[in-house]
Amino acid sequence: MSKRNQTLGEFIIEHQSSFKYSSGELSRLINSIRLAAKVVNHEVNKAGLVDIIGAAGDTNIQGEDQQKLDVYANNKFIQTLTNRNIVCGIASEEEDDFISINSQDENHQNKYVVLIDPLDGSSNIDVNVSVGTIFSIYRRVTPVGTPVTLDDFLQQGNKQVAAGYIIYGTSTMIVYTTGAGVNGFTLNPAIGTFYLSHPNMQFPKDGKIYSVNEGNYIHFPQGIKNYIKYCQMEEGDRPYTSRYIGSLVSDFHRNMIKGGIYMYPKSSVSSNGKLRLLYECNPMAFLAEQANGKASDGFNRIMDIQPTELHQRVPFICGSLNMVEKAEAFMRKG
Ligand code: P6P
Repeated sequence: MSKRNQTLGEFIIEHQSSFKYSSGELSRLINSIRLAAKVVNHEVNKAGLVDIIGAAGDTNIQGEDQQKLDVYANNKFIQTLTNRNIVCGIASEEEDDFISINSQDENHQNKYVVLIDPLDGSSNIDVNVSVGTIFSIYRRVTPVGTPVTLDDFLQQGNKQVAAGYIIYGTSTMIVYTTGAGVNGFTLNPAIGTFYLSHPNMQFPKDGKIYSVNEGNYIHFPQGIKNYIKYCQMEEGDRPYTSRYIGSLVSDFHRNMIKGGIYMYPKSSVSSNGKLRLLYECNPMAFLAEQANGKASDGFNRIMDIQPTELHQRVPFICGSLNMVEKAEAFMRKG
């Protein structure tokens, strides 16, 4: 039974044996993410004070302005994961192609690959709104000791061994799963330790919050328009509350605690929506399902989608089970 105020390190050790591949490598991998999270958190928290915000002048494969903090977070996570000699490959929203990590030890047995959105919601940095890091972990499918290939990254979300996010908010938290439920750890910045603050996080089956960018309403499919109108009708426990921060991690985190649904549907301007399957939708879907919620593209389970490209986008509907199923019913009716 998890004990409140247990540290993340103690929790990992206590639960390591319950992980079916308990070789200790995954524990070391989660620990390296913890280290990188503390370093990035330090910079995010002082971003307003030093010349590290604002566009870095470059743009990433998404064609989005790369914020300096994006670049910093990307470099920190890649550096930490590489130095700890645990993973054999990394894919990042900020990197056009995947990175093959050829360990100095040519006999290395490193078997994990990590996919990461190093700083999701980064357009909020300059306006001091919470941002987050999202990570997804798989076992490689190609032989250990050889350079990774694209196949190691284009795996269905149902093959994930771990996934989680760091939210740099009013407090900094790590929320993650290894397939045995979802647990949240809050950083005590005074001593740099994460403590178990949210054991066994669960999406309420129902909720009264819907999160969508209603500015895109006219571009949405009719089914989504009808569901949004359903949320706004005076009937039963409705109208629901509209809450949209523009930061997936923040909206997801609030909805998991309070109950709610997050939607980034396809539209007439973005035929596959905006969110990326591999390092945004799959990890959040793993967390959602482990927390008794649901995640789909409106018709199909997110974690069953077979990826075809590293940065592919999919429509994303995620949150409280009954709310997602209601939205899917509107999508099917069209
Ligand atoms: P829009 C941030 O860029 C992000 O990927 C998610 O964190 C967020 O929910 C969404 O995009 C916001 O997109 O188009 O509503 O500004």
